[in-house]
Amino acid sequence: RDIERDLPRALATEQLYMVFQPIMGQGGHRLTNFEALLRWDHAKHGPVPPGDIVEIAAVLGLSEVLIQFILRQSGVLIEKLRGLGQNELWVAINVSPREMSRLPIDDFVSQALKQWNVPSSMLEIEITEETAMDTRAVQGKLAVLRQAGVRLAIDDFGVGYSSLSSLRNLQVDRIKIDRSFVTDLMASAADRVMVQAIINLGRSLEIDVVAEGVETEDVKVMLQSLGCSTMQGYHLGRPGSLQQAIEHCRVK
Ligand code: G
Ligand code: G
Ligand code: MN
Ligand code: NA
Repeated sequence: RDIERDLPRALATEQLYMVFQPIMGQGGHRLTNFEALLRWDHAKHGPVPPGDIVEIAAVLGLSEVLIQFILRQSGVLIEKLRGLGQNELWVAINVSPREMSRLPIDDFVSQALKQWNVPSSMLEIEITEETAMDTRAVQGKLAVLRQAGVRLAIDDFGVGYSSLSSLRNLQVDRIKIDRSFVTDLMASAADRVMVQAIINLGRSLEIDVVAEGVETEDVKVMLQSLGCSTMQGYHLGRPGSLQQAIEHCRVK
């Protein structure tokens, strides 16, 4: 496909870029961090989903180049935050199960942190339940990252096959409740029960819980009443450019 053929050039131009979405704590009122999200605006095909980009990169043998690009772009924001004295904020990047197993992510991250010269707590890695349950080699890399002080979050929590085991297996800082449980919170009593259970679980294990996909004020208020204080979603802030991210933390 011509999309595959075009990735190397996209990597070298502005076609491929990162956007940054704010994640808000204290009931949605205070910025905790940004999630870095990959974007590719293809001249002919329009936006290419990030999962496809990661897959195409793997096919072309460009996985390392892609992850280094993501780290570099995220590092620009991290260094800016540090420069603004906002050391307690951080940036989260997504790493897929395959990237985590095939690449020495732990080495890449420690090299990046050395170059940036910022606290390792200013970087978070979002992994899935599948990654948390992966081979001993993957577990080893995650342990190295944790040991180095990098934050770990389990993304899309609740939709995998091993939600509870993934928490027993691995010490994480954060659970991100999959947005499929959050979006219809007002209409669905069953979803409210699930979300409440995950919030209680997080509280018992002393793991920070984030609700994803908060799209309305109603859902935000409902989450507050369920005891969930950290949120992400279009209602709190859309993914934006580096410049918009910096503006965002100036006003918050
Ligand atoms: O940003 P968007 O809603 O299009 O993201 C869709 C999916 O792609 C999400 O599951 C998200 O975690 C994933 N994703 C976004 N950016 C990246 C990235 O830089 N690397 C990887 N591996 N996945 C990403
Ligand atoms: O799987 P992951 O959580 O990394 O996916 C993040 C994706 O969710 C991003 O691509 C982002 O664009 C998308 N997203 C962020 N906030 C919302 C929201 O409020 N509603 C919906 N539908 N998607 C969102
Ligand atoms: Mn994510
Ligand atoms: Na998610």
